[in-house]
Amino acid sequence: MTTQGELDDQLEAAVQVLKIAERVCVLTGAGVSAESGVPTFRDSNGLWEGHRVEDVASPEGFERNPALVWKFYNARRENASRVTPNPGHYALAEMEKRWGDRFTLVTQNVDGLHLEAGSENVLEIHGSLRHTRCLGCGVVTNRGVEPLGDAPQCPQCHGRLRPDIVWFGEGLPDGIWSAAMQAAYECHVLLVVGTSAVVYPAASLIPIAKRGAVTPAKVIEVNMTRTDASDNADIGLYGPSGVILPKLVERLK
Ligand code: BJW
Ligand code: ZN
Repeated sequence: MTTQGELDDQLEAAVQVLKIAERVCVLTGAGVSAESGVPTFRDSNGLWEGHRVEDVASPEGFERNPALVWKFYNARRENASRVTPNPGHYALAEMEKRWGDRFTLVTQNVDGLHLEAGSENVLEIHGSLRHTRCLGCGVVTNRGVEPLGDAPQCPQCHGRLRPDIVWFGEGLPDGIWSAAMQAAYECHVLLVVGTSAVVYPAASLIPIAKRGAVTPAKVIEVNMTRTDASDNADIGLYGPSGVILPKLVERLK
């Protein structure tokens, strides 16, 4: 349990390192969207309707039962049509204005809420819930959050469509992942928000930032609890990101 006094001290320490940082990188995970009503992965034991996330979010799971996988994604798309960004998303969009193109937001989330909140320099390293990819012709299309049924087909070639999301065992999109690694390597502060930091390679951005191009980055963790990232964090802000991040932005003014 963090006391109010400890949180104030950590917030002050975070403001001090941010004020002198030339480049800032942020890594977000499901926790940043929890207060918007998007369920996290591991807080519910990684289960969805009794299925392991790995069974519905993997190429093997899709081969085995594409209709089940589409049911999972249609439910998530339906949820995405109802949720809106929370004060944590808006605070990060506000922070970007201070650093401009020296601020990069790397997100593992596929819900699109950072973009909706106004963040611009966003790298969606695990893809997007709104995008489909055709297994026939490879075309990626933004289909918004409209329901797509349990066997959607490509309008061009009638091939099978899959969500354009990075599943377990799949590589991350090359250009986007290189840009994320570069942003982490070059930053002076890495803000790690709402992630359990157990999924790789995303979690490797933390040691990459610590190795640093010029000096080791200061790592600030924002989470409800300590995580696998905590031992590498210089500053820990423990509490809901929708409360902590606006406080941080307020103190940076
Ligand atoms: C709050 C809060 C509030 C709550 N405020 N905080 C090296 C070592 C070990 C394993 C591997 C490795 N390299 C690769 C692997 C395998 C695998 C992996 O990492 N597995 C681990 C689980 C062990 N990685 C991969 O397969 C990756 N591909 C890859 O590496 O390719 C190369 C390769 C190929 C073949 C073989 C080997 C290598 C791809 C990973 C893709 C991950 N995709 C998913 C699913 C997408 C499906 C979808 O979204 O529909 O992405 S997994 C799932 O986890 C999702 C998330 O983006 C990701 C991260 O989860 P996140 O965001 O951290 O959420 P939670 O739920 O874990 O945590 C929430 C946190 O929020 C908690 O800490 C809460 O406390 C906190 N919180 N409320 C602040 N209000
Ligand atoms: Zn096609």
